[in-house]
Amino acid sequence: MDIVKRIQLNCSVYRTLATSIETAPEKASKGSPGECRKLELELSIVADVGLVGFPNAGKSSLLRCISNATPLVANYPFTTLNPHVGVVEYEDALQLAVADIPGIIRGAHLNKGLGLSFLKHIERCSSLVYVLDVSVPSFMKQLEYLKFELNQYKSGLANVPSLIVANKIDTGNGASNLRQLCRKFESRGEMDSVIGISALYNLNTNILRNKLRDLKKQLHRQN
Ligand SMILES: Nc1nc2c(ncn2[C@@H]2O[C@H](COP(=O)(O)OP(=O)(O)OP(=O)(O)O)[C@@H](O)[C@H]2O)c(=O)[nH]1
Ligand SMILES: [Mg+2]
Repeated sequence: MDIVKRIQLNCSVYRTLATSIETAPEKASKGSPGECRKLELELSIVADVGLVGFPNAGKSSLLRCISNATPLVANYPFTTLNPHVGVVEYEDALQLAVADIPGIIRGAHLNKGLGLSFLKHIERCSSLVYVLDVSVPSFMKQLEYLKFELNQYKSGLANVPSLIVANKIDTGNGASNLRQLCRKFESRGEMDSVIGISALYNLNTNILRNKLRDLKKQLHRQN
């Protein structure tokens, strides 16, 4: 009989336990059943910056431009289904963690397009970059729609420090749509937070990198 079987047999028969004299008894009592607990663990991204936008706006393309991450880019909505975090590095060794969050659609706060599972990642970002697509007719409304979804999900979520990126300025109406957008933000005194870029051609992405750095410093001062 091997040792494991012998101990099991003894467990059910004897109640003798170790004492200060008999430190290694050959017999043992049967133990009570161990505790069992079912845990459900949820992964939430924690990042300095979250990229928030409609599907296809160019969030993953942007993350590829400014960081070491290589998320998949494709010309169809919901290419990204899980957040990717990339690290943006600066010459003085400052690092920023930027999360590419899957696309949010209207009704996301009601779980449309798996919205709830995507919105939960936004909660764990210290600041946000709203990525708007200026190549589509709805460009003027996108920011309003995105902020609405965030605030419906959690009141005040859209109020964290943020920047607005107008992506795809290289496209047909891109430049004129950007001008329209800028005029709108100028009239609100928010012009400083808008940056027109092309993630495809890496245009103005360095300006964005510098703005992200300023945002990080601003957050640092506040905390
Ligand atoms: N012309 C142009 N196309 C772009 C630009 N940025 C991204 N695209 C294209 O837009 C499409 C979608 O880009 P993605 O980066 O995958 O968009 P996404 O926001 O990550 O999309 P989801 O993951 O579906 O939410 C791809 O075909 C990109 O090549 C840009 O600045 N200009
Ligand atoms: Mg993507």
